Amino acid sequence: MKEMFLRTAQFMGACEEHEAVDAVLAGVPMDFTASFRPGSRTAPQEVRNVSYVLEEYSFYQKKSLTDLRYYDAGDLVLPYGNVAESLNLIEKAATGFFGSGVFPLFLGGEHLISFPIIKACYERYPDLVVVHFDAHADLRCSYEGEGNSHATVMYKVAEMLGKDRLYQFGIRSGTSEEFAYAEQHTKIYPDEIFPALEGVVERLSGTPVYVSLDIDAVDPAFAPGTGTPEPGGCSAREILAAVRAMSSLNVVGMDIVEILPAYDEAQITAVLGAKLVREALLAFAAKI
Ligand SMILES: [Mn+2]
Repeated sequence: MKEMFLRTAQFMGACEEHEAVDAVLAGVPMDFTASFRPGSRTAPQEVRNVSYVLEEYSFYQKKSLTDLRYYDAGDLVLPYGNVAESLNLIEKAATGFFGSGVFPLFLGGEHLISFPIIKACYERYPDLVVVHFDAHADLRCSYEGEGNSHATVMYKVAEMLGKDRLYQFGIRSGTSEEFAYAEQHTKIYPDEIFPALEGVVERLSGTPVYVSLDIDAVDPAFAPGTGTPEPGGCSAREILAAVRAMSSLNVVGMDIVEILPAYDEAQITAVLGAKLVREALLAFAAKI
């Protein structure tokens, strides 16, 4: 497993041990199907680099990363441009993490990485539910003739999991066909996170949950560094609250995707990404 990754800079508070840890942070530097602006492959390193501006302690949760045993695995080594083989490697790495009982947090990269991860997670947890934050429905069955795309990822997830196992929040962009598909196959809460999320959290108590967070769920004012910005989203404060709102759930894995450092004025989006990583590790992995 270790040999599949390249380690350079590490996220703040990571421990050197990779055995018997509570959580693992794994970069997945794939951006090969990005439709508008590519470049999210550099996000995992950027998020690590800026993490040091933050405190390891979360005053919201009264917990610190220093009390959590988590390992920063580095970035998965991928064959650039080879989508099919990259998806195989991502699934293999994810299967290893889910099989070892550790809480994995994956840092994209583009959103298509979520499919092989969720596939591995679903094999481990057959009653899995996915909670998806995004500006975009990502429910196209193909995009420009291609079935494997960051625009099709949640269609693939919904088809794999079956009806009403995908909960979608913050969605404010999609085709009429995507919204019609969502009406039939997913639990969609267009343009909204709260208060809908609170009701869903009550309903999902005890169920294994995977969280997929596309940073463009957040308004471009708070997260400008992303590939397909969509005005009208939530604030940084609201997405951080969303992570904490799920802390009572059995969240078994998570990804944060679509951060694009090349367009990230003043590293605003990367710092938000780092703060989300901290809050997610403490909310979902910390048994402290
Ligand atoms: Mn999106």
